[in-house]
Amino acid sequence: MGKKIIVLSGLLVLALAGTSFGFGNANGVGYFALEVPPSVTIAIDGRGDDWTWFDPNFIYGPDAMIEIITGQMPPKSDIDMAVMTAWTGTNRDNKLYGFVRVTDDTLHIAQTEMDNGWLDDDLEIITDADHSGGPFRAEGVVTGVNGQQFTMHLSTPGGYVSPYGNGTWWMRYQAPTEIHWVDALAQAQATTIPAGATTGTANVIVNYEFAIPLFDEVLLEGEAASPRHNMTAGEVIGLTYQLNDADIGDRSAQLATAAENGAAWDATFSSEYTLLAVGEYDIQTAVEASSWGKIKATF
Ligand SMILES: [Ca+2]
Ligand SMILES: [Ca+2]
Ligand SMILES: [Ca+2]
Repeated sequence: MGKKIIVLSGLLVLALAGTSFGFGNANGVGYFALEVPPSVTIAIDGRGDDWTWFDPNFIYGPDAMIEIITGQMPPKSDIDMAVMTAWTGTNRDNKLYGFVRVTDDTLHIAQTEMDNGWLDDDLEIITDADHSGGPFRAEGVVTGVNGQQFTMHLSTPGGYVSPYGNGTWWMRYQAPTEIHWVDALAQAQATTIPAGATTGTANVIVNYEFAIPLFDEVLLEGEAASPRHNMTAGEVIGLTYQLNDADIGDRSAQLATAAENGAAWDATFSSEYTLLAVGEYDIQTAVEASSWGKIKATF
């Protein structure tokens, strides 16, 4: 009898693994990134005033995500977020842009090691530009070649300070030293409202803003040896956001666009973003943008 149960449970595991293979979107359908309009230049300063054009239909938050540690999405009074993703093609600077606005009841940024940032309030931006799926590693490399887990974390003087992206940007986890050349190409800035918020500050807004070039593979040999990814209208890239919330002590929740845990080391678990061109979404007028800004300011 025991043997039969073991066989059956083995089949069940195989069946479950079968359903999870082939990319997973927490919202069930995938996500969209919007081409930056020709009239817009985004400054990576942690301010959202250059994102007012962004069509709110493509802003994602907890309702389009899952919680992957406990399986229980925290209430928005605990943690809330609004994710905007944009891109530019080879006619411009050929980069992925993001602005993530987080509202949090308690800020916690106590870690000093970049690889431990995930224990704090912290944002993961996980890329698989050519959407190949598969483990991030290559032969002899722990992580970062086939897929990359980039992270943003508030920089604290004398505490957490990365050498990259105004102290906020870092490829994780245990990435080889030779691969961090790609971090040096990132523009990143994180700001808080109120300014100067630190561990224990209540009811904070954290704005994370970044611009990065994407590579189909990030090779130890450096930028020249690594194939740059050309952002193209209509294509689907692997891109996953994971937000860590720590309030009192270490991380208590992780909100993800991926459908299950694993996207931080294997791109097969990645969520998918389709790149929409100008004309495929509604550019917000100044009036719409201003009313949208007022609505967003209330959450
Ligand atoms: Ca900005
Ligand atoms: Ca919280
Ligand atoms: Ca927090």
